[in-house]
Amino acid sequence: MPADAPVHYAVANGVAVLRIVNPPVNALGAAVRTALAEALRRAEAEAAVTAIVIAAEGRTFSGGADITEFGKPPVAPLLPEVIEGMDGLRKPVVAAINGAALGGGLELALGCHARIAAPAARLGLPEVKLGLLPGAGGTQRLPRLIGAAPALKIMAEGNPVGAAEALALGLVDAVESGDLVAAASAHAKSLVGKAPRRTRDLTNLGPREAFEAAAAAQTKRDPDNPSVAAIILAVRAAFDMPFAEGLALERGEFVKLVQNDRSKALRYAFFAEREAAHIAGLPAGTAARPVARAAVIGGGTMGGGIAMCFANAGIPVTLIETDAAALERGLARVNDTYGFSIKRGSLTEAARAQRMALITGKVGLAAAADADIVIEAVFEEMDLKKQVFAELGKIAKPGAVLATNTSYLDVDAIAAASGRPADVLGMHFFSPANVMRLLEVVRGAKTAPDALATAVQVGVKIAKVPVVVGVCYGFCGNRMLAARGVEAERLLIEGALPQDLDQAIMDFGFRMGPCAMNDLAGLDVGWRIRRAIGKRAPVADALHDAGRMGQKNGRGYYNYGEGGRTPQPDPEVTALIERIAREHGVTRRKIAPEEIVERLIYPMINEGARILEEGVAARPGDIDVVWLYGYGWPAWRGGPMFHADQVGLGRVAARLEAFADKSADETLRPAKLLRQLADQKRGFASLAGERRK
Ligand code: 3H9
Repeated sequence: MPADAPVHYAVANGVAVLRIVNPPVNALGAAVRTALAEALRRAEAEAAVTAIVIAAEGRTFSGGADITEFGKPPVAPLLPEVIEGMDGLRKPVVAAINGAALGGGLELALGCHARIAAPAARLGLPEVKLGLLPGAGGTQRLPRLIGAAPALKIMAEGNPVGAAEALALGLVDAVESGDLVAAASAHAKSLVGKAPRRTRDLTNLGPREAFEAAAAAQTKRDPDNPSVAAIILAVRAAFDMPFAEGLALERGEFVKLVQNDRSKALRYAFFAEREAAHIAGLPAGTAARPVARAAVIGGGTMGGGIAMCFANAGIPVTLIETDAAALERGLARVNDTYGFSIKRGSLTEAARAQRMALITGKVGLAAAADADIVIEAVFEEMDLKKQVFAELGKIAKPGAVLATNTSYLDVDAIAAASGRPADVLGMHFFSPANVMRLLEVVRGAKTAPDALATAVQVGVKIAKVPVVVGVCYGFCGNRMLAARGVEAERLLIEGALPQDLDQAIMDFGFRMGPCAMNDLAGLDVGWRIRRAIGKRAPVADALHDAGRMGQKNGRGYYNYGEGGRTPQPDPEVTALIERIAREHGVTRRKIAPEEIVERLIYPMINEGARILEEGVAARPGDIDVVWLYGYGWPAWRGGPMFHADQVGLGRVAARLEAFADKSADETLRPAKLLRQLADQKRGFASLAGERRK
């Protein structure tokens, strides 16, 4: 076998060790499958070999099937065939699971006759997150190994389990903290001469009632998910059919799902997220600056949430306030937020203590002097921010990255105030900062490439999904949101009610509609932003002026009752909207949900096209990631730019023309890029390749 073969073959003490070498994640693409099948044949044939170990190079055992192959014609040998062939060998085969074994990677291990895991191993079948079901025997083997109910949970929720839990479940035979391959080899030798323990022949399904109860719970949890339905069907087959028939059923479901638009969108989103972490246009060899300590300026909800992100990632952070009382309040809020997690059972007291110990509260900006990255989260006011950055420019250590968490303000103006603009950029977190995954990293005109690389790397370290954007009003996400907001106002005046807008958008797949979202953010927030730039929104302004601030005072677009979170339509709001319509001389009409969806979403897509045109975002996928992780865009619809391609840019452009004609709002005319692509019958996806260069 050539040295660069994706499976290395070596024999020691009668054990053939087959090592998968296919960085970065040992995906089981065609070349690996061919090499693996060949190595297994060789091991079975060689008389000197009595047992076989499947191992892998690097941190990952295997990230599963090569997702880039889906949607293309299948190339033999298929993964299920390789696994079936391996399972049928007379010599014992043991998996040495060094790290993540996911999807087809775990299915490969399940086809082995025993599994030994390193403590760092994580085992899972996350296919559901790609709109699929395990398609290489997982739905048939896992239930027979650990019981149908626990197997269903692993497959329907798609979350991996750690080594200790895998051992407790019976998913692995042992956890080995020493030399993993040596332990797996010894285990394999101990099985020589015994009948192989094939997972397919096990009968650990457990009680059928337990499985049916788990199936009902999963259906309730995720009612419209075809992957969950297919997983349930396949696991039920493990009770009702012989193994081979179950495998055939699983294959049929896999082939159906892989062609589904939903799975295409989820696979697209998977790669768009990873692509976003590669900064476009960064000079080759740019290295991130080292970051050992962070500082956050401002102990409000945002600042506290950001400090928590660092503490959660094990990075020491100084939380800075202007006076002792504000600092105490800020630290108490952080402590209480951890307290909610403890109550929910997702955090232990000990972990809270550990994280709180990483957060040092200090009064005065001078405390930022020893930080490698400083994130400013003070009130959204240009003068105040400039003042903070002027001081930071003097006291921060040389090479420290200075970030502003502004949502709208001009990062270049803030950078100029610091006197060292090469160190300055935006790090726009979303609220609640400790929960929301999106991080817009705003590249200023003078931001140094290594400062940018540092912010992105820090973002990944603190479990965010960083997307690099350029300076403009509202950056990528809020700028597109504003386009939706303008059209929402128009729809309300023309005839829709808040509940009509929200229902249409939720039926599209969002968890929350635009009106309920404004109520959650607080109507005073939008009001203040509009006032600062001299914009009006007749309905939102009137609600604000009537003292309706949203959830925070129980009244906004909806009523919430005392401390409630469930929106209740309010006749007073209907009357207010009708009055505004009369004042505008509008005769209200019934507006169909399809029109609502198009009118709320196409202007956003149009704004997205302008954002691409201007280079504020480098790739359509980056815009989609912003919406997936910051604004609750349904993952199975890929993102606004992906959705636009699905609809067809010709239709989107034609509808926008019609909206512009009707409303006399020229900003609704299709953006140049959108027009151009539509005329050329191309989609946004066709830009991705060009921009990646
Ligand atoms: C499956 O197995 C179906 C079977 O049941 C049936 C088959 C018949 N394929 O995430 P990272 C790339 S479905 C191709 O940043 P990490 C990724 O795009 C599969 N490429 O690393 C990135 O590329 P780039 C079920 C893949 O260390 C690079 O690898 N499996 C795949 O943070 C590094 O990725 C899953 O759903 C793949 N399978 O995390 C697991 N995986 O550098 C998906 C990754 O060019 N993978 N890439 O941007 C993961 O969850 C994580 O990648 C993993 C490593 C935890 C493995």
